Amino acid sequence: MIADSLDGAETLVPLSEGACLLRGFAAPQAPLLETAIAAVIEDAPLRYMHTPGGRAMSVAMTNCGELGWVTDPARGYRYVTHDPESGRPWPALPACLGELARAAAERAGFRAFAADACLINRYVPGARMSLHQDRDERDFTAPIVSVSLGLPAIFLFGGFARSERAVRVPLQHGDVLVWGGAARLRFHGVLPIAAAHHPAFGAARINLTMRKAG
Ligand code: MD3
Ligand code: FE
Repeated sequence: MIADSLDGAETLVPLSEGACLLRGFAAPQAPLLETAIAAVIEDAPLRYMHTPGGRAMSVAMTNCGELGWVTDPARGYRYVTHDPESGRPWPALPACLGELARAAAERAGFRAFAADACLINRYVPGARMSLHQDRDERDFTAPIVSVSLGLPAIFLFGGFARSERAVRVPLQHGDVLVWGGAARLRFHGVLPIAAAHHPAFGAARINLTMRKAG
């Protein structure tokens, strides 16, 4: 605990059993991440997917890694090895992303985390994500590591039922969240992003969620 408070560049904030916020953990690597993400988006462009109910999501998404998360009205939420838009495999997970996820998971107490999927979410002002659980992965014993870049957001940290009141957690550029163990199936979401400008990312928030999906 003393070591955490003396860390300086990065602070570990416990949120609940199995969940913590690593403030600023990714900030030093942000330029490297930005370059890697730009290359992925070039190969597999961001797109607005549709929920099983047919609504277009307000967050634009793409993926890298062996598996990518998709949704459409015909087949619903699932992980697939190929980008349905191009028919090609998703771009490989850039090494800087895999290494960051592994280091963040280790910092949070999860050893040897090897992500095989990275969902890239792009929020423009007004975009939001309503309360949901992430339950399309095969193995809930692996944590999820999420990296926030660009515009700030207010993250909703809920309970184990949608009806439970959610706590609001402000997220800044460079913050990393790690969710595992008892927290893995908690409801969570993101309030609508406020209009603003970020020096590197412009009017956008990028969130990376690295998962072990297969
Ligand atoms: C808690 N993304 O992509 S990241 C998602 O900021 C997603 O774009 C949000 O929820 C975003 O599914 C939140 C933080 C996060 C990610 C996964 C979790 C929190 C989680 C899985 C289980 C519990
Ligand atoms: Fe989620």
